[in-house]
Amino acid sequence: RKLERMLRTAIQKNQQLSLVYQPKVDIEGQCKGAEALLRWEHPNDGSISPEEFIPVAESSGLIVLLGERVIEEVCKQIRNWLNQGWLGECKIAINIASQQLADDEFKPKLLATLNQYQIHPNQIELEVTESSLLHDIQGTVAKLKALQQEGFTIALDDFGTGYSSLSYLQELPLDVLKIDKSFVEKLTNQSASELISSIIAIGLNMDLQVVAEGTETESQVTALANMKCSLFQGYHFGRPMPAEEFANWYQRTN
Ligand code: G
Ligand code: G
Ligand code: NA
Ligand code: MN
Repeated sequence: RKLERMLRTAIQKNQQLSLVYQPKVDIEGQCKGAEALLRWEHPNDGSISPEEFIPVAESSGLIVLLGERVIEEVCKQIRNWLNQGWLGECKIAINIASQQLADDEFKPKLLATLNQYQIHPNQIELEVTESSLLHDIQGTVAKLKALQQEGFTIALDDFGTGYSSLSYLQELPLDVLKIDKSFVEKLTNQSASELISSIIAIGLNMDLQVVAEGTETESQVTALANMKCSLFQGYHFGRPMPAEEFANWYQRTN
């Protein structure tokens, strides 16, 4: 597979791949965190979307190495920003694929990298998707609990698009529920609005922070805020930005 070969090269040479940071803000527009998202700029093929290469990374197993690079880069960046004297309460969220979580070396390696950069787990949020919980629910629950006990914040990403039944949602050690942007997109639709409102209520009843992804307009924010959603991520507040641009955005808005 051509894409797999290209990705392997990019990872090995440690080039072409970079991270952008998208703010998560409260209703006042205050930054409460940011999600780190991979970008791939190929010299010949131009930018390749993560929606295209993450599945390839997963099916080829490259995701484990790629994931380690992402964690290392985020830690390096956090250390940098802490040294500059800001970031503070702002957590950086990292997407964790199921294969990473399933790896017994995941937690020790993660802690070793944090230790290397002198970063506390409370600075980091781990985003897992519902599909990553599908295979071995009990095992995943145990692993997430151990990570939460270390001080990491655990977020369930793309909520509503997977297969989660409400019965096991309750068993998961979660701190944050991220409502998938496909729901937010449909907010103008009456029945979709009622569904989103119910999803937010479920999250709040479970004492979770609820984040709405893909908020692009003021009217979406208003509607979501009326449903008691407290955190927002989307183009209306800020696009995913390279590290330096995110730092500038933060200084301007906070
Ligand atoms: O930023 P964008 O919308 O293009 O991202 C598309 C998808 O790629 C999202 O589902 C996102 O979770 C995933 N993704 C982006 N960066 C990473 C990463 O570092 N690790 C993993 N596992 N997924 C990522
Ligand atoms: O990991 P996850 O699938 O949640 O990644 C979120 C994806 O949504 C990223 O690819 C990011 O670039 C994208 N995104 C972030 N904000 C918006 C938005 O306001 N509108 C749309 N359409 N996509 C967004
Ligand atoms: Na995510
Ligand atoms: Mn999502």
